[in-house]
Amino acid sequence: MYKGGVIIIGAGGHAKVVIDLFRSLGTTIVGLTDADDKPRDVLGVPVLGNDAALQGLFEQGARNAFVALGDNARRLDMGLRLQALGFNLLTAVSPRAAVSPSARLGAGVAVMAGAVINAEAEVGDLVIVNSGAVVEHDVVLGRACHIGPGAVLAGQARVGESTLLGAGSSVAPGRQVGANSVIGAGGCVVRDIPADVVAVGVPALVLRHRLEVM
Ligand code: JB2
Repeated sequence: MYKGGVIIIGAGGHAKVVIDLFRSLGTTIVGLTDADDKPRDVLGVPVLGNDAALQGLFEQGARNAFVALGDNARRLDMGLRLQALGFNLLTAVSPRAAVSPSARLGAGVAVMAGAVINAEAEVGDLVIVNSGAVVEHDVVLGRACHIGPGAVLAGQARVGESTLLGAGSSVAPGRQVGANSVIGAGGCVVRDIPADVVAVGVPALVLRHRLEVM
């Protein structure tokens, strides 16, 4: 079971979607780890403990893991930690997604149902391309960014590491969004957006720096 199966990190909302995704691919799910290690099932999958259990699972032969934490910084940290422990980060592409053969996907990526990734797009490690999102040709997505449900990136757009594009947002052709930024749901990026900001609206304008206290 451990040999080909996957351990999923996280037992919240994102993990539920990831469980469905692995089931649609026929991948055995060994179990989940969660910061809350109370014994329970999520969609019939057992919580095996917290992340302290990972070393022991590796020693028992588990090799494949997937980080199902929606928080981008946490997902990146955990992905690096798993790789340091020796785990292989699986990439999971829904059978109902359309991914160009020339697109390049990193490790630990989730591509959900209805998503489209077109020619020569580059998708970094630990990225989420969520349900129905469109990543057009030659787009570059940095590590651990999250392209929210229904978001659209036109050709040659670029998104920096750990940035969140909210549900239904869009980025015009060739525009750039810096690292660690957030584009609010429905926001439309027609001018470049810097790193470390929250930008909202149509056109998307910077609302605040992410480190500012609200
Ligand atoms: O370091 C951790 C850790 N930090 C939080 N390790 C492990 N193994 N688990 C951790 N968690 C757990 O992640 C929390 O205890 C909680 O069970 C789970 C987060 O659940 P939540 O439902 O709050 O968020 P999510 O990350 O599963 O989903 C978010 O991101 C998705 C992409 C939500 O915003 C969803 O709506 C969104 N679709």
